Amino acid sequence: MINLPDKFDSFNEARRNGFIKAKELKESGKKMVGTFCTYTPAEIPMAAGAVTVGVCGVSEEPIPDAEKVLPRNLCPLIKSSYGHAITDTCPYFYFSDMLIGETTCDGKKKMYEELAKVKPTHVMHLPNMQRGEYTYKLWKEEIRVLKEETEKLLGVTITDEDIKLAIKDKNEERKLLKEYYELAKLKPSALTGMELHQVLYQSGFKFDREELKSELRNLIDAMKKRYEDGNCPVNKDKPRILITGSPIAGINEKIIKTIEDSGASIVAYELCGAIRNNDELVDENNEDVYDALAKKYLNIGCSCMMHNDNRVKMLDRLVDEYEVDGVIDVVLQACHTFNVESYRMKEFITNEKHIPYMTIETDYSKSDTEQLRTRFEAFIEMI
Ligand code: BJ8
Repeated sequence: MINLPDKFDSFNEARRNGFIKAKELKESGKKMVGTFCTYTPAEIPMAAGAVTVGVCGVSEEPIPDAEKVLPRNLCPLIKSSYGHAITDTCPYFYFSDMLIGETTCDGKKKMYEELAKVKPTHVMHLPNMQRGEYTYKLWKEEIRVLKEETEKLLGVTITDEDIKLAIKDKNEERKLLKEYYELAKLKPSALTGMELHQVLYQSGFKFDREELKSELRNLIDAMKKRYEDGNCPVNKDKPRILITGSPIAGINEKIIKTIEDSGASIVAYELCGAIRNNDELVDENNEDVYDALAKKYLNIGCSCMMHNDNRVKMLDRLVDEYEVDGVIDVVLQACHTFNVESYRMKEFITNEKHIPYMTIETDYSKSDTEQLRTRFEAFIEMI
């Protein structure tokens, strides 16, 4: 589909290969843990020797089945995730030995109550307010509880040493992903928006840790070489766009392709699965592994957090570092927290950063693609 070195395939291929791999992994005796959110400290299931896999739904197909149980006016990501679970159409969900969720938005946490009826599900109590020491202590304790629950559900023992090794391993992956997405800081960006998004997304479906890291290394080197050879596909005159908001894996074509077809270059994703969870490392020198994990994960700037200053700080820095010309805030329908927070983001971007900003609200269907195209074209023309 796009010109990437052969190891990173198109979305469909990546998923198909992932399904086969997941089955093989299970047959080899490996445990699999399904996760829904960037707040999940993946280092805990990794320390248990399990592979982690994102099980957030990205397709609209299972939504009608989900709506037999869940209300229609709910976020498509929640309905899709639940729909896949009850229709056995997501092998990652199917093969998971346990699921980890968090008390993030209301829709997700209530959906987990239904989900727990079909699969062992541990829900972490994520504090929804940034209140310094109180918030930190609660979250640190929740990470300890997660460790105990994981031990119980997977029948293993997790030591601090296991967690340290997992922290190191996960940090190595984050450093590589960061090196990759920072290629978009170049002018013009060394990557198209789809190349940027596709690799960040696909890395979550590669279960062999060493293979993943070596493929990322090769990919970064290949992209650098392509740039140096003058074969970069991005035109230097294109306006540079940053995408922020709800997760877009279920609408990547509609958003990324349509924006870039409209004449812009997407250079940064202030999103989960992208910069939001990979930018900050876990402190490897901290002997208290729970302290190190609690501090890193609490800094994630999600709109489910009250007084989400971390998102503003991140946007502030990214707009400067990536020399962004305009910000597009993508809100999934019925995602109230991101929707409400749009006002604060708009004020910040327009008044403090002095660049254009737009919000769009959409769901997993393709029916609004042309409408969005018209709005993106108008926005890009205005920059
Ligand atoms: S840290 S963004 S992964 S909660 S889009 S289900 S918020 S109604 S996915 Fe998320 Fe964790 Fe936050 Fe990231 Fe609810 Fe909004 Fe739907 Fe969402």
